[in-house]
Amino acid sequence: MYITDFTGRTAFITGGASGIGLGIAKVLVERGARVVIADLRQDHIDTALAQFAGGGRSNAVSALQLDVTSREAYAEAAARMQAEFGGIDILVNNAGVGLEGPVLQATYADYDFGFGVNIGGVINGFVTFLPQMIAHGRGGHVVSTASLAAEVVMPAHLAIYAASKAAVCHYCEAVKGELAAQQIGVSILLPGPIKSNIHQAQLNRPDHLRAGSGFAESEAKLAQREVSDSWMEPEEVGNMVADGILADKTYIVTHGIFKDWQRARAQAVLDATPDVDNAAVRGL
Ligand code: NAI
Ligand code: GGE
Repeated sequence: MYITDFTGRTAFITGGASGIGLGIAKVLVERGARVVIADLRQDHIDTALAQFAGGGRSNAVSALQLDVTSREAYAEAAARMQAEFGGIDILVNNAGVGLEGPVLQATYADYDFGFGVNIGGVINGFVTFLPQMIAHGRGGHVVSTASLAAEVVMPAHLAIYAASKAAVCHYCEAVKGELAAQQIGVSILLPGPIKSNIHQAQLNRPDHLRAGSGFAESEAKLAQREVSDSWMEPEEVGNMVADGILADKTYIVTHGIFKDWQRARAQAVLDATPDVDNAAVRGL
């Protein structure tokens, strides 16, 4: 509970120009925060900023083009935030790619793309921004977008995606205590299906990881998949995230539709665990 009010706070949202990130940006702006949208795609940035234009708080929003996998660019962005706002208060590690394809055809280009953005980008966010968030002494919060895919056993064509999201989840769980001691809250966003451009993984691939990919065909097909009316609106997720920050919730879960699969996975691990209390090694 380090953030008790969004007024006067600065939030930096990666992947903030589309889908879930944009939904979070809109809600945080509505609730009084200053928001910096950081996104790979200039086309997304242009349409996102146009949606704020003319609104009462459009001055509270700005944007910068950033690839979260570039540590140099990330460090530059952080230096700008330090100079302009005296450092950020809220980091939302949301940029991610929904890559999928036949796992046995995956090449290192596919692993590097999926892990590079989905977990590498999150780690770059923590490493780049934590020093300024600790140094300014105002307390703060980090939200990272994983997925309910991290909580269930996923089909093989989403193996890279699921593994990268599980890494986000476990990293955040592990560091939460250390960061609490620095007045920095940690939340993991675990969404179910949300209306967004998640199926455009192909467009977000850098050229050097497009060459040699084994996923070209499946990602071209994926790009045709339509968003369903039944999927949640990004602004609804944004409201859950804002409430989750104020309550320092560890898990922000948008849907209950996979609960049986979540329970089955947790139960399978428990079932494989011996009941004996190995007293002799308990101290290890
Ligand atoms: P989206 O594609 O609409 O938004 C993601 C944004 O991230 C895009 O604007 C894209 O340009 C940007 N981005 C991609 N790679 C980037 C990079 N290297 N550096 C900076 N920005 C980059 O998709 P969505 O769904 O809003 O995705 C947001 C997060 O939510 C992702 O981490 C995704 O895995 C996760 N998620 C989405 C779900 C859904 O149903 N839409 C469900 C569960 C998780
Ligand atoms: C909505 O589209 C997608 C997608 O193409 C890939 C991954 C996801 C959404 C999400 O991260 C979630 C779906 O909410 O992933 C899943 C979680 C649990 C079961 C199945 C999932 O995706 C198929």
